[in-house]
Amino acid sequence: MAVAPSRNDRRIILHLDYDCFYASVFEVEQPVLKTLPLAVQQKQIVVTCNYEARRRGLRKLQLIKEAKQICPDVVIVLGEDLSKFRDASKDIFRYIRSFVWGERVERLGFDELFLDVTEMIAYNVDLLNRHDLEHSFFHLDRLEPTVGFTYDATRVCGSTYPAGPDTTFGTAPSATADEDASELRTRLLVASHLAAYLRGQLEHHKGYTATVGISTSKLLAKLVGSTHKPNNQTTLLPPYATTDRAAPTNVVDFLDAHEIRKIPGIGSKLTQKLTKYLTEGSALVSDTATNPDRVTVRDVRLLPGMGPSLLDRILGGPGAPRDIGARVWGLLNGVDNTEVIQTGDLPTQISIEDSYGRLDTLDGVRRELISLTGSLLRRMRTDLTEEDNGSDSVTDLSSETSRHPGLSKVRWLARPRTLRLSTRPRSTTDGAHALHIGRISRSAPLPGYVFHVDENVDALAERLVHDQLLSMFRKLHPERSGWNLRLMNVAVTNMVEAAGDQKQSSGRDIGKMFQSQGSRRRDAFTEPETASESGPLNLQHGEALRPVYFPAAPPVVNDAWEESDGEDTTMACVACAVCGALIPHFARDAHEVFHLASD
Ligand code: DCP
Ligand code: MG
Repeated sequence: MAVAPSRNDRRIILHLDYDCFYASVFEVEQPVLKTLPLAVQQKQIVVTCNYEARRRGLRKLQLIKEAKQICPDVVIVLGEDLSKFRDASKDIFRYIRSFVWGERVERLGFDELFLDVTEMIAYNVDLLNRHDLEHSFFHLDRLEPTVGFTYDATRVCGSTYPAGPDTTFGTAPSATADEDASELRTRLLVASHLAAYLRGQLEHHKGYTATVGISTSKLLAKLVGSTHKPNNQTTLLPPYATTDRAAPTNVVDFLDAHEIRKIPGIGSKLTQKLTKYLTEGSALVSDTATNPDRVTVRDVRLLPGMGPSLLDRILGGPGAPRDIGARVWGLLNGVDNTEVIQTGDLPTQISIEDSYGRLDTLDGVRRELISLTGSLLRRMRTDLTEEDNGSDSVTDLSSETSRHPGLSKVRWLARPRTLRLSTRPRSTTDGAHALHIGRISRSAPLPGYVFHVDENVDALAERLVHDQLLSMFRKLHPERSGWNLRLMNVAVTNMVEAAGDQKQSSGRDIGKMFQSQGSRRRDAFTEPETASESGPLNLQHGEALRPVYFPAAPPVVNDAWEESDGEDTTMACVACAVCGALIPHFARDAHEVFHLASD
């Protein structure tokens, strides 16, 4: 079954993944740590470790206890406060973005970026002097012809897939029979030098090394990048498409060896369904040594009758997207048209949460709410305000601005309109059946006084808790006692940018910044303040920091219950642990009976 070529295969996309990100943040602060085995601890787990530690046998997501046994002199640093990672991540993102024309950079989690560099590459390919490729100059700025770097355009920089020396350059593109492949090869080659330059600049100016993938889509760039880690880069070489259906392309060759669960967009549910079909169904491939734990793209792709409609039958069903078959078939063939969505500077929401061993008294809740709210208000001031020295503008002390005592004016760049409180109660038992309760939440309008920056944060936090959050809490948990919380999260959402104000301030063009955050803007910095959960659940938290961008991916359950932005939501819901449906609180018991009956 043929696959329609990707309409976006003329794009050039880079994927950047910073090496051992959390550990590197500590190493940049204290370079002496670079030579020591270093592990970052969250609860009882090593969330990441540097390569010296990996060389000594440590690995990501290992228990601290185990890590200490394997490497007794491991240096362990605490990584539960995410603020330093968030700040480093923002800083690197802005630095890399400053190189990319049109700022086409998407931030995924804390430590991954997608760059759409199509335009820069097309411009530089046009300027290549085919008679002197060895002494090429990459222009980083169209208006400043001296800004850029020299490079040797006769060879790809860094590793390639397939591996091995590539000898097609140095001659005119027409030397290759397939003109399309030749043209794409040239663009990828030029992009490989840009990737190397960006990696070098990042290391030199910021102290971070990164691993880069170079291809024509987010899917392929991400996957090919991870073939050579760390501090490396890999270009997926053409041919990407072929007119001869029997001739394999490098894309298909490359993808075929991947386990399906490693393909972004094919989540664990789809993997399960595909594996079940392969191993149990009539399509059991008895003559191939298909390992049910390691079903590969090739295993699925070559099944008799395989194509979008068979995939629809295998993967479709209630809740599945209508075009699931076509999408997954596309992914299995390396087709991914998802765009690089420009990440904005302002968050669309800010949330602070913490997890608790035991939180079952109103007094405890009040204390914790005040502490969480204090952190939230501080984060709002850091992320949503800007100092306004007022030198170039009329002094404005209206609602958009205020003064720190004795300091310069402070202006809100955006104001959230909604306050949200979420809790996650511990599982309760009802007779013989444990009912697992997900997060429950409630929203209300955010009072205007939280924007008074001349007031003390802790006093404001206390006021907000007493005015609003405690009554929201009581609506979530009407009983005075009998509950026990695992987690509380306080968030501000429904951000409204101060877009009317176009004046320059602190050297930053706010009007331009807002323009660049058009409708395709993606929330940049919504990660919670602290790593929450304990034990193995911590992994879930880590996953949450690594949002999935592919459309075929199952929804991130974590926020599935979230209310629509805006007004006070009068109905608090819980997610049913059995079917995932959102059930209003009052209907919980009835819903559970429904499951018991259907069993
Ligand atoms: N992280 C986490 N929980 C997880 C996975 C990751 O908290 N389950 C954090 C720690 C990592 C950061 O996210 O430093 C980035 O995750 P990566 O998987 O990219 O891991 P590293 O960047 O640490 O290592 P690598 O060099 O393999 O990219
Ligand atoms: Mg990384």
